[in-house]
Amino acid sequence: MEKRTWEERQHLQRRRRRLRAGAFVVVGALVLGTAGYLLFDAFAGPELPPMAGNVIDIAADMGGFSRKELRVKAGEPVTVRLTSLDNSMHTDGGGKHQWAVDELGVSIIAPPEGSNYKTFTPGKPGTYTYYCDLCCGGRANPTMSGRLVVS
Ligand SMILES: [Cu+2]
Repeated sequence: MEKRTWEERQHLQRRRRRLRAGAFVVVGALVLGTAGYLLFDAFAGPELPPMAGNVIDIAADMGGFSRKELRVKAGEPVTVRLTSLDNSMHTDGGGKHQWAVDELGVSIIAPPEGSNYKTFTPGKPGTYTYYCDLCCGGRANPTMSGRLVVS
């Protein structure tokens, strides 16, 4: 077998280095992709079936509502779908959460790790408070409330 020239050796070395860098990028992308997918899956919560009409999705857990403000139009029917992200092992409220607006006479209670919805038509423009009265201090807890703006 004939000896490789210096140039040939350099060329081979460079190719090996490039291959190693390429493999590193591929493995890195796979790891990041998997981690990202798992993270997304963990935070996205339960999958909800699509619904017809003007649907607003909102989730609640012990940390509060996923949205602190909702905007709707007066005189137009709207469906609010509440999802509880907590399981039934929660001693406080048993994993249930509520979305209620006194002035509109609406109260939705979502079961542990489940959803419930109600369709209503807000009549008068204004800013209303929605709240959950089932967990951690109930209505008095500022994290378990938000603003419904009817315009
Ligand atoms: Cu609650």
